[in-house]
Amino acid sequence: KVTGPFILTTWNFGPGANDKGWPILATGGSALDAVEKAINHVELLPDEYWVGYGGVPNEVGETTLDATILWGPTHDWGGVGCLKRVKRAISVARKVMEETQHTLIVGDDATRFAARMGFSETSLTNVRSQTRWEEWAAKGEPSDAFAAEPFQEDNLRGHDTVGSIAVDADGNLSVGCSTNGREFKIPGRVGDSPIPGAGAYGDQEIGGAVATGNGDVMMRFLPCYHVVELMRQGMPPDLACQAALKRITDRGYRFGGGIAAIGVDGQHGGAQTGWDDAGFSYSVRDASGHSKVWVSTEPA
Ligand code: SD4
Repeated sequence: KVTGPFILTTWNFGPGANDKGWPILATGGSALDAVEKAINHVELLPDEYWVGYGGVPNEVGETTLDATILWGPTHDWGGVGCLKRVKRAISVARKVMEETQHTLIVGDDATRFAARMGFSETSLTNVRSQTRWEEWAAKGEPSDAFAAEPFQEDNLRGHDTVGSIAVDADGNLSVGCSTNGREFKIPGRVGDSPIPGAGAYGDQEIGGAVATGNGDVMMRFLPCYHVVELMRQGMPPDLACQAALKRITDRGYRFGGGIAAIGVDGQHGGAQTGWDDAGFSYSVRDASGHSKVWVSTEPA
């Protein structure tokens, strides 16, 4: 049974993001608008090092963005990968979805597409991201993404991808996520976040899931698709998230990652691995108010 409206957003900026999305939902607006505005809020925060403006630079000091968005009723997706010099990646992703037949546009061509859609080009670097990069570059080492595989360590130093899932008063679902990905990544690297099923997934009939963490590992397993399919079979969201992460750890991967999921019935849950110390959280806003959930469960 669909019990919207509600909005779920990952991490500590979740409540602030939900506060941007909730008024849209509470006044009969669409889940798509709510997810876009919630994520825009995080993308524009200058101190948020992992999303949007001021975010983690790549190996040559440039910040590039990945994002995707779903509109549940039509199962239409739009995404950008390695987007440069445009702050609101989720809004460009929405243009890909609404204005084109494509699902993913990448790199400089994504920037040119954004310009065509009326977005202005601007530097994504601020003092903090520039300083972090200069300190790292002074060591003269290549990106740690050149390290030998398989990944046995969590070499994603930090985390904070924003993922939002909303259901509106009409029962329609939207899911989105936006990130800078990975610090000092090799130029051109695209992570899990703009890939449907990897960084985010949703099904209008079932609900949605959003992932954060080491996308280089997680995208190999389409964990968000996995979660939604398990929920389709009746598994509660927390157990579904645990099972999707277990599929990855069972293959020997040791990494940092978290997934949060919510059904169209409003039941939500999450799981994480490798983040016992730092923890992983998500927040939900609905008519009854806010709730914040700390996820400590490792996959069994
Ligand atoms: C990525 N999954 O590009 C993203 C990074 C992330 O919290 O989630 N950080 O790999």
